Amino acid sequence: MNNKPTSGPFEKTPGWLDWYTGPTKPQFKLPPNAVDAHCHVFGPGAEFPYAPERKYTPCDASWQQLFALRDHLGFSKNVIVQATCHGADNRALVDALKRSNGKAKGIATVKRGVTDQELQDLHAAGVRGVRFNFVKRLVDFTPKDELLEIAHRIQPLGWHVVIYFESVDLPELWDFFTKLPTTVVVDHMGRPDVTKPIDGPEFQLFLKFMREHPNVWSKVSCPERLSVSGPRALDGERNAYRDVVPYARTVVEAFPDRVLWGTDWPHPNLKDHMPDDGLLVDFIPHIATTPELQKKLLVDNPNRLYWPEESQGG
Ligand code: 0GY
Repeated sequence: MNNKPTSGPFEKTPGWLDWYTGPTKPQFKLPPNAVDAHCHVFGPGAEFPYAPERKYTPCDASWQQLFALRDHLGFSKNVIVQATCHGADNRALVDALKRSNGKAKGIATVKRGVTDQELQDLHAAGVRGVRFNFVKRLVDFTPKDELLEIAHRIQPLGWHVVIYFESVDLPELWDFFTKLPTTVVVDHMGRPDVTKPIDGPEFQLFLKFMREHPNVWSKVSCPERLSVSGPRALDGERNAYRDVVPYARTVVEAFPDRVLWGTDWPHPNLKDHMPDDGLLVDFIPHIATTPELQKKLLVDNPNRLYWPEESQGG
């Protein structure tokens, strides 16, 4: 479907796995108006250079390739999340949003010095939130007072904050997260360690975090990142990443109105395999097991958060 990925003038991080160019058609038919609520664009590096402070250099993943995947899988829209390899330079993201004909919204990265005009311009392009990243292999430390200041700056725009962290770090981050004045969207369920018991303290703390804070949402995404059992199903069925199912299903069933799903294409920093995005879509009915839950996860929730102007309050 797509040409082989390159990296423009940049040299990819050694061992980098390129996104998969031949995804299968999912067997699961997505409902109309479904949103891929977590994906990225990378470069192209020749046009939108990767940031000097980046921790990895990916292969390019352009807006054309992303939108081709959207159509191939059967999604209607995308939420494009600024990736750390572009730092706080949101040009590639903004370019993709502008080329989407209103079918993509964005999550940006901004620094303390961002001006009101820059925020307005991002808003006009379709940005609806900022991402705070606490995964140490991806970013350098930013002081919490700076992040809190940014959260208060973006609140009047109706934006929200996306947070990315590892489950072991939740206790230490709890006080900061609960001070955030906006809707807060957690990436990938706070990255549970699926080799630990689901009723153990780490995952239970995450559920408590959501239960006690109605402004907290979660993406039930990235089984390919969290799984230890991997993509291969023992019985030959298209039910890969089965060790992640109980975690994601628990979150979907406990908080059906505050969950989102995304492919995470082009899947940065995977080490052992690159997922077939068609197979990832076939993961969805294992975690959202009824048409009602599927519609909330894929249609109602993301449209309410990112396209409220189109939403009927659903
Ligand atoms: C993800 C996960 C990762 C990377 C980034 O912005 C990024 O660089 O989000 C990761 O390496 O775990 O959600 O794409």
